[in-house]
Amino acid sequence: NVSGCTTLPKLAKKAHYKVGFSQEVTDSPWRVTETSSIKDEATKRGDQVIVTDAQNSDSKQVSDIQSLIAQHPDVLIIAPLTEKGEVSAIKQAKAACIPVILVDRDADHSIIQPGKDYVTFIGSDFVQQGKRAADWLIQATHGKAKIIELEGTTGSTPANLRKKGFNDEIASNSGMQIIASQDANFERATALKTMQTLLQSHPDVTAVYAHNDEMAMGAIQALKAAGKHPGKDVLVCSIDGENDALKAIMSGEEGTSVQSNPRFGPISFDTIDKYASGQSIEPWIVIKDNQYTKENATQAFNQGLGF
Ligand code: GYE
Repeated sequence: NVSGCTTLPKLAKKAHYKVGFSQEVTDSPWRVTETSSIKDEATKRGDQVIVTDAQNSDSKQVSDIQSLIAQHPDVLIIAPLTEKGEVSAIKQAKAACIPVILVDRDADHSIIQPGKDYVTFIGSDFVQQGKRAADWLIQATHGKAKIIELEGTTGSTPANLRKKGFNDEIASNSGMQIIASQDANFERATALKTMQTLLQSHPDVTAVYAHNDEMAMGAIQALKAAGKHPGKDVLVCSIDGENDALKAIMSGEEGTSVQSNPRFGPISFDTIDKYASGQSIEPWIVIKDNQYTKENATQAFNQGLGF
């Protein structure tokens, strides 16, 4: 379309689509599972998918999206690194009349909106995830804890909202105190180093809340190296439901992991089909998540719900 789009681009119904998928980073089992889920679903449907990996960089993700736009896909699926970082590229896709579906992380609604600039956001209720982790911790500690919070990537939807959900929930419990809060970029190795440093100034810690499992695994490693006993003197909770966390729950080192399902393939392609057939799409398609504790971790692991 040479004139360009100023309203939400439509999608013509086709037997097979050419889809671009812009992944923000491939640094964990979560990300690997998400990318395979999208690739596998495309293969199943005989659709073509072109995948890019922005390697944790907003500027690379913007240029990845621009190069996908230049290849004229029917539709773009984007997992944006941060809420503001990819907004310019999402607008460029709209101008090029390519509909965009955001998965797993959203964009800043004060700048662009679902239903107007992009079709929809498909993802978990991050506030709820944070709240569920907090509720578990309040119960397990009888409302008394000195918490270290390891935050996800600054400026990303899950980091913003998992913090909010957790903090709002513990706010009414005066015994629940966050003694330190730091960005460890959703990465295990970063969390290990960050936790080692934090433990020196906060040896009195009794709980860790990590915004994802990878960071919880790094924290557990640091706690053990410092002579602590995760699961006993320091309780650990996090979010995702990856296999390493399920195993840590089984061994008692972690208390709970709230699931954040990375398998976006089927729902993304179903949404593409619906959109192409003219059905109205909700602005937020909410993924329903489980929660794992010692009661159900083994079963979940055996059923292959982890990754
Ligand atoms: O929890 C984390 C990943 O955006 C929901 O990002 C996703 C989060 C997920 O790096 O492990």
